[in-house]
Amino acid sequence: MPRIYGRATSSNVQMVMWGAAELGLAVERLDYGFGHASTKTPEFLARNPMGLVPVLQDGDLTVWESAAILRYLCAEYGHAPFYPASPRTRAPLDIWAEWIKSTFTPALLNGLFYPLVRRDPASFPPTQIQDAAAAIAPLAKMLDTRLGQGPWIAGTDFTFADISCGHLLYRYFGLPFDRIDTPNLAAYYSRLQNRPAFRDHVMVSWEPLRWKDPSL
Ligand SMILES: N[C@@H](CCC(=O)N[C@@H](CS)C(=O)NCC(=O)O)C(=O)O
Repeated sequence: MPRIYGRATSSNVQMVMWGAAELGLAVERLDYGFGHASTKTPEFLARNPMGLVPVLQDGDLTVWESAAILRYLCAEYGHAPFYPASPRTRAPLDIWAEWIKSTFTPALLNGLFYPLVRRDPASFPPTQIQDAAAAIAPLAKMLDTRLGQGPWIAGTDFTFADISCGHLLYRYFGLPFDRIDTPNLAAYYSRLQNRPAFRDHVMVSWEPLRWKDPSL
């Protein structure tokens, strides 16, 4: 059985676990990373020299980088339309999978999740949240426009691009900041919450990650 090394609170782990579940693939997950087993041991670093989660072990194959893991699972165990075989069908979905990783994720995690949850709020400028909300607004609007009535990023078919993009919406809609009105994105998030695998693997409390004042 494929094995994922990584804590359930990691959004990158959530993405690959949710993807595996949507593929109907049984995966064993071991708690590694923040608050759990160390990712800095020689054994772990031999699997992933970055010392980060998730890492996939599937037989003698080791894969790190969550987007690479998701694509491997789709290619090895998936099928169309979830993972389109045609490059011409898949490329437009890859655009959104790459864009979310390279553009939306840093805006969300660095701009909002870290200052609101993971780091000392006093270590950020007072306008941090306001500025980050303004920076992510046009990105949320882009996704809203792409989705239209959906129901999914590809249109009628639920695909790997929904895993790539959708898992971040638990943080996007759950964090306390002023979001612009994006009715399509909000409806999409409601649809995602109706999926049992999304609830099981993505809607995981981030409270264990919350910054604690070491002087208290
Ligand atoms: N680009 C990498 C990023 C991996 C990453 O930043 N993982 C975080 C959790 S989301 C991590 O390992 N943090 C350290 C820890 O949990 O100990 C990926 O997509 O897999």
